[in-house]
Amino acid sequence: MYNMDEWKHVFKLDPAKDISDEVLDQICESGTDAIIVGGTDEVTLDGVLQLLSYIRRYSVPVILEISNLESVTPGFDYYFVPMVLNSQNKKWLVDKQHEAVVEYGDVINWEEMYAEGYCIMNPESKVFQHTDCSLPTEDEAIAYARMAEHLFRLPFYYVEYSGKYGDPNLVEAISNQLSNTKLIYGGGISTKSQAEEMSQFADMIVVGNAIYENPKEALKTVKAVKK
Ligand code: 1GP
Repeated sequence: MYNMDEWKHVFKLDPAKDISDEVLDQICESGTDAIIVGGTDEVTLDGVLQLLSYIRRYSVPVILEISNLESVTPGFDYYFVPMVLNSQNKKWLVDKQHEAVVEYGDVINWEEMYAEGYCIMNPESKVFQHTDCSLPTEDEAIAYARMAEHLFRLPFYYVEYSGKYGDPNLVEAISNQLSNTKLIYGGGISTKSQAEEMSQFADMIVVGNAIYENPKEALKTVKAVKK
């Protein structure tokens, strides 16, 4: 339906966070390639539906990044399914997903589903703690990327620094290992130059927190990347 190969920039909106209509309008009209709806906790069906119906007034593609079964609803263009590669608990790698397929396997439209191999690199982040991660060394993060590309043939490998700007050298080293698997980078992007820097290496950059903290700067990250 859309050509994700061309996507360079996405905004991630958290259904558990408050946002004004004015900022939401600006995000939808910003020229970003897509909007991901997703968060770590307190993601409810109500919150997801509210964002979905608002964003649907615009033509921008909208994706649900599934964080729990209760908040999944039809109506999104795509569904991204995180698999946390550096979790110490297999629940976050495959069990939660398995549970969902046991329940809904007959009605899932597989064309809309994309797995994301997550490598979570910020131990201070909620998502790192929530999914019981251990911090990989650089070599280990690169090894996960190689597995995503060559063993699992995942559509996406997501280097997640949620809340903190990451190490561009590592993102570059990882990008050198990926050709079919697309590299997503997210974490701490709040300025144009950070967006530019990470998008040299990542296929797609994700801007989340900055929308809530400094929407004006966050909006500028779109043009920085999509020239
Ligand atoms: C979070 O990777 C995204 O899942 C974006 O991170 O909120 O730090 O921008 P930030």
